[in-house]
Amino acid sequence: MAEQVADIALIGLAVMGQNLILNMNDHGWVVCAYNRTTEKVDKFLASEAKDTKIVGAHSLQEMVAKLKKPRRIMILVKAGAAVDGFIDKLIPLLDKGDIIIDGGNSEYQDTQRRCQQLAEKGLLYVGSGVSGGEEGARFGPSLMPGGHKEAWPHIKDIFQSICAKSDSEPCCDWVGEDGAGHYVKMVHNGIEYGDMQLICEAYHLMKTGLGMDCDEMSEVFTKWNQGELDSFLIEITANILKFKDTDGTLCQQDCVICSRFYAVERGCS
Ligand code: 2AM
Repeated sequence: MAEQVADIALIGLAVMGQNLILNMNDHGWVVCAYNRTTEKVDKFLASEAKDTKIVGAHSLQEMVAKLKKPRRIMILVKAGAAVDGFIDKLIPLLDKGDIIIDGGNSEYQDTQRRCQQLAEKGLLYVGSGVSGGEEGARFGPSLMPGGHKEAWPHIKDIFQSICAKSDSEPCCDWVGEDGAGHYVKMVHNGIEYGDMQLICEAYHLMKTGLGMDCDEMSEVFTKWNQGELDSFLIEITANILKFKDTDGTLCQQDCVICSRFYAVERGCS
């Protein structure tokens, strides 16, 4: 029988999953990494996870055997059928009181249904919103866990160690029962997209209505960021508008502000 070395397992080695694992490792947790396509486990262990305490598994059985009890398993895969697929495969491998956490972008009604399904099996289920993108996952996401509250004491230390901090307060607390975590994430996204729409409209008015260039618009957003609009989105909009292409020219794409967000992160194309 494999040694129970891992504090938590994480299923799904896309960028978000890999970065959350590396973040957990930085905070002293031993994570067991698993992915449907197991070549990605080997690739991850040989590259980003090299010389860390991260361990890997090539089957769910091997993964479960490596976990301390109660087992904590976080799933970060494509929302929908893939989540149900893993839950169905995990159920027969787990013991009562073990915890499954879905950190993907599931619809909250799916999380409600899964809470009920797992309660009937004596397993604990948590649906957690994760916000902050790839960078957040790596260095401090905002986490919004909800579901079976009995799970919270078992995951609190991990979640609150890896999350972002605001004035040293963790950006993570228990948000409620059932699908509350994913519901809060949905509301959070609604506010964020509403905010982005307002920024896009301000950009559009300045550009086409007032004929301002990117540097002038950047100055306006910089000023706005010093007043009551002070926020992450206003700040990055100012930076995006200041951004110069690697060949020294301004990004001239007639794009909405969102693709300019990508331009800063990925280099303007
Ligand atoms: P993969 O690497 O084997 O494709 C993001 O796509 C993550 O979700 C990846 O880890 C991917 O695994 C996983 N994923 C997507 N669809 C899946 C499915 N139907 N079953 C299992 N994992 C899936």
